[in-house]
Amino acid sequence: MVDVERVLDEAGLTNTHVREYVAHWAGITGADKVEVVSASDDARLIELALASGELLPAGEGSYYSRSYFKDTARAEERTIVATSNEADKGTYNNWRPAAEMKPKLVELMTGASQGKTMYVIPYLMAPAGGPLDKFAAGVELTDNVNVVLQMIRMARVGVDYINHLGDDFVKAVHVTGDLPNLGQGTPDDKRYFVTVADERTILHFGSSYGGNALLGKIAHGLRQGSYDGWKNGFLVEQFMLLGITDKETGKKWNICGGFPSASGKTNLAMTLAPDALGDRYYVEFYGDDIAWIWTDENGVLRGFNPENGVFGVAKDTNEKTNPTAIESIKPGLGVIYTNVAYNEKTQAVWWEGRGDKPTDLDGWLDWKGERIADRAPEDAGADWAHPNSRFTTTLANVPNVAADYDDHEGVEIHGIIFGGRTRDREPLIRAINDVAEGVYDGLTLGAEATAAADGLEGVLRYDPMSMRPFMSYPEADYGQHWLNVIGKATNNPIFAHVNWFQRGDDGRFLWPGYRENLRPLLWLMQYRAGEVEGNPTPVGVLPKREELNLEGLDEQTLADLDTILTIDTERWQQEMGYREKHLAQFDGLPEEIWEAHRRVAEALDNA
Ligand code: OXD
Ligand code: MN
Repeated sequence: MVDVERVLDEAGLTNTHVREYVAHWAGITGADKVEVVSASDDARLIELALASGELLPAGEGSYYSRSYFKDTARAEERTIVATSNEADKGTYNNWRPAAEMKPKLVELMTGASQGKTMYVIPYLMAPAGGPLDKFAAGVELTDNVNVVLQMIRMARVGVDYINHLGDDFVKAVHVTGDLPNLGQGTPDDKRYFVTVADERTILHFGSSYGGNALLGKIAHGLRQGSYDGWKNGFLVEQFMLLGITDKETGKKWNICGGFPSASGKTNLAMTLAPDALGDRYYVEFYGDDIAWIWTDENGVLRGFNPENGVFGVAKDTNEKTNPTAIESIKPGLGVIYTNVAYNEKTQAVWWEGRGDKPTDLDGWLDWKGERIADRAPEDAGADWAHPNSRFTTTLANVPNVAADYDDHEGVEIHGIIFGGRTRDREPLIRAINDVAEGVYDGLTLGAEATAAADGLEGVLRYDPMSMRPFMSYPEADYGQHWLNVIGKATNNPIFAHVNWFQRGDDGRFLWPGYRENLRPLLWLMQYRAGEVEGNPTPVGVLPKREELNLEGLDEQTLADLDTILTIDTERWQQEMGYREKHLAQFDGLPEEIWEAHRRVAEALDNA
């Protein structure tokens, strides 16, 4: 029997509520050892993980890990929000009664950490010291050292974050389970990833990967956070957050926004000004994945990134798509790579879209650890890295991280943008002045269904506010909560919808994207300030060509510009029909949202 009391005393963990919780779960999981960790344990735990083979060295001060091959992504179909109130059941939250789920998880976790160490990770999903701390604090228990190392990078970790908070902390229990024997993807699947939102308890069993296992990030930072935000007046969203400074005038604007997956969110979050505008504008990075947002007592909309790091998708990250990401994973920064390709002789890493594929196969292993040189001819074209392979690095490693990223006051939010990858219909940018129309736009956000998945060409896979997999309560209440929080803001935050992915008839992209995306965002801030007037359309205000800063853009882009600065009314009318069906799933959606929908539909019919 582990002497939990002694371990907690030695670690200076004085919060009696936390102590009880740790002792309770140490008993259930049956771990051989209990250890409390803080960020300062990183170097020691890295050594331990290297010695056990759970990490491999990836060059100077960088590390590599491989997850079990059936455990490489969030398992949405096994992810559940449970409460004691059936009224919490929504369209996307996979609601189950808490009374059904808790005993299941206790049973699965009983004795499941035998022979292992149970690490106690006190963490904060916020810059410390602000009023949201009590919603941001948690204690993850995990039996996996790699999860500890990832959490140290992704959250603020140490007992000082929770000792003073009494019972205001999220209980987050992670048990890896016997990965080769969990029946992943079969009718006998044993994995369960449950957030008991009204008890602020997270119980995840059966994975050691990403959002299934680093419970601060998604389970707490998004799912539990949004439930708490609903009850306590703030918003929690899967949003990036960046700042733009005009060095000439000294003005600074902060823009946050939601993008469904594969729509360029991380690249935008970490972008720099295009070369032609670099002398005048400076872009700062706040966050690539999550924003907590509220309206303060002065009516100013504010937000911060609750995370302490970036858990970025490696695929296609290179010097052109995301130079700041490449800088932030340089040698010596303590980066952990997961499921990329690895060279066991040189310790180099590589992924699809990183640059030239190594031609000398000597030492190269694919993400499963299989020798690439030994591949059968029919497998020769298979990816070297898993498409969801990642790099983990702390915010402080990002070269253009904002000076005030760690400030619990957050920053004023001037703009909220949505952008799903769409090949037609969606213009470069459309500004939306009205709050209900902005919220409506977020609720009807979607990205193209990839041909293989959902089929129909031109029909979006809707992903409201990019929160579909993280929604914790009913969508109708969610819409109302958005109206309430933003409706209180008096600092004139503006909404916009952006699309960097429109294509011409020959399939080419009509907009160069990447760093050039700063141009429409600058226009949006000018429009907000009344410095430009734009072209009103039924779906929002588009820039007039001459209002955009076009300096340094190439001939082809200039020639294509008129197409992405106009709307295709017929395609939009068709889209309105799809939207209606999508919104009709959400029982009790606020009338203001339906009014916004009807207003846009009518304006299109009269266009
Ligand atoms: C995600 C992530 O799964 O950010 O969305 O890891
Ligand atoms: Mn994400």
